Amino acid sequence: LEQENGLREALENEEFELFYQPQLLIDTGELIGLEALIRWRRPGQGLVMPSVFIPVLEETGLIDAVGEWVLRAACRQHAAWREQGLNPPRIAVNVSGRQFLQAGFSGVVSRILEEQRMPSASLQLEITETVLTRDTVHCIDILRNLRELGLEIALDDFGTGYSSLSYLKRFPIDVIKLDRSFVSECHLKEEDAAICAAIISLGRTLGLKILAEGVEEQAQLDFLRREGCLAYQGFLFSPPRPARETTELLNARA
Ligand code: G
Ligand code: G
Ligand code: MN
Ligand code: NA
Repeated sequence: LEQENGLREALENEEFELFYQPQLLIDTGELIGLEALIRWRRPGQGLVMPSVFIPVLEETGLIDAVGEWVLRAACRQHAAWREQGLNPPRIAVNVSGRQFLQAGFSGVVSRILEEQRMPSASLQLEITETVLTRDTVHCIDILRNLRELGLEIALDDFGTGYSSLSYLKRFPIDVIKLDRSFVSECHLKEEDAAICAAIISLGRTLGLKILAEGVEEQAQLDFLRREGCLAYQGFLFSPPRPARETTELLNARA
C-alpha cells in the first residue's frame, strides 16, 4: 500500500519521465524510431527503473492512468520536436497487457492522438506476444481498431512467449521485435543464430518489419544485416536517453 501511495503521488507530482532509445535502419543508419521508456525520478532516491514499479502499477490498476500519461507525454514530446522543426521519427510506446485489454483502450488512444494533433502514422504501440495469447478473438478486434486509427503495432519481446507461430498470420501487426535474449549471442552461438535467422525469414515472408533489440556489438549487427533484418536498437548506437539529449541527437541529424 505504501508503494501504491508512492506511485499515486508520483503521477500527481509529475515524477515520471520518458527516456528515448533510437531505432535505426540496418542498411543506411537512418533514424526511423524512438522507443519511449518510462523512468521514475524519485526525490532523494534517484532514477527508479520500470522493472521495479511496472508490476506494482499492474497489480494496483494504476497502470491505466500511468499508461495514459505515457501516451500523452510521448505525443506531446513529438509535437514539441515537430514545432522545433526537428522532423522527429515515429515514437514507439510500450503498452501493458492490462492497459491493452481495458475497455475503451482504442478510444483513449484516439482521444490522445487528436488532443495532441499527433500524426497517427508517427505512433507505434508495442504489445508483448504473451498478452495476445489470452483472448485471441478479442485481441484481434482491439488490434484492428487501433490500426484503423492509422498507427503501427509492434510485437515486443518476440520469441519469449508461448504463442504459436501461426499467430503471426492471424494478428494484424506491422513489426516483430526480435528479443534481445536471442540477439545477445547470435554472433557466437549456432542455436541463437538459427533462431534469429528463422524469425527474420518468417517475418519477411509474412511481410512484417523485423527490428532486433539489444544490439551491443558490431558483430551482431553484421550478422543481422546478412540475414536481412530491417532495423535495430541497442547500446551499440545508444542506450535510452532523456528527452533533452534526444533533442541533441535530432538536432545533429537535422
Ligand atoms: O528500460 P528498461 O529497463 O528500460 O525497460 C524495462 C521494461 O519496462 C521494458 O521491457 C518495457 O517493456 C517496460 N516499460 C518501459 N516503459 C514502459 C511503459 O511506458 N509502459 C509499460 N507498460 N512498460 C514499460
Ligand atoms: O520494452 P523492452 O523489453 O524491449 O525494453 C527495452 C529494454 O532493453 C530496456 O530496459 C532497455 O534499457 C534495454 N536495452 C536496450 N538496449 C539494450 C542493449 O543493447 N543491451 C541491454 N542489455 N539492454 C538494452
Ligand atoms: Mn519495448
Ligand atoms: Na523487448
